[in-house]
Amino acid sequence: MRVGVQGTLLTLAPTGAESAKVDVPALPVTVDEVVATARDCRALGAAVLHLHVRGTDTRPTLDLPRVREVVAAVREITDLVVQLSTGGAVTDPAEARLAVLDAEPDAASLSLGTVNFGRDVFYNPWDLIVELHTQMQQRGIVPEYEVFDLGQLATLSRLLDRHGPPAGGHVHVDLVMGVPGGMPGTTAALAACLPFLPPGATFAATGVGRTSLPVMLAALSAGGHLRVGMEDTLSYAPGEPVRDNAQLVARAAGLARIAQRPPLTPTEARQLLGITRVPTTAEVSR
Ligand code: KMH
Ligand code: ZN
Repeated sequence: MRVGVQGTLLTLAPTGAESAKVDVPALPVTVDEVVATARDCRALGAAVLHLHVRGTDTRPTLDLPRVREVVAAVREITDLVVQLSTGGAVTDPAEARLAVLDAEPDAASLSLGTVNFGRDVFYNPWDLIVELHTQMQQRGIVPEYEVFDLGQLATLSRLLDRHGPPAGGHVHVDLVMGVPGGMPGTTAALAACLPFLPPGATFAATGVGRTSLPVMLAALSAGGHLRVGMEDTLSYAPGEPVRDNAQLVARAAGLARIAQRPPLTPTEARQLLGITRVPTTAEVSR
């Protein structure tokens, strides 16, 4: 764990690109819904917002004016770290995924390898990984390295060896577990990843679907951080649909407190992740 930061970094992934609003009415997709979710979850302990944007038709979009609109609206009402997804949807082309960086987020996700994604394929070839990494370095955008399988941690080491440390200098990894095609969401799989983290790196873990709770408990027990939200989990318990994102953040924050590592504030999260962009007055006063 990074010296001086003792709490749990709680990242909220409220929307994702996989679920349809018509199937999941509680999914935040409008600007107002995303802002209200961000505000409520910030109050409950979220410090980072992992953001996939939806268009006015509720479908996933990387349309830059729309992405900018949502980022500005979130910054207007909260001081959350805004981490844009560069993963997008499995159908998004590389150029559009790179162009998301033009919206000037504090941070962005960077997936470290191609992985089967259910019946789809999530493409992350080496050249795209390098391009995202170097563009984020040049723009001062702090990456969160998304790891879907253990071998992708070897890719991370190769990336850092060949292209240098990320913007901000600190390496933070999110182990995305339980994707059908990636590593399973188990304590054993999480423990197997830990020796392969770069020296000094921090990690969070995300358990997709029914692996959410076991992955959260395993991550906390190993000194890791947490990502939760309706991007990854739509059932709160067997047979019980998630009511909203706040329900998932409240549970994660409660477990973090039980682990005696309470949720970090966005300011503490910025310190942990090496984010130097200064929030606007509007963001700070919320
Ligand atoms: N929507 C997935 C295909 C990311 O945000 O960087 C990829 C994803 C990862 O969600
Ligand atoms: Zn995502």
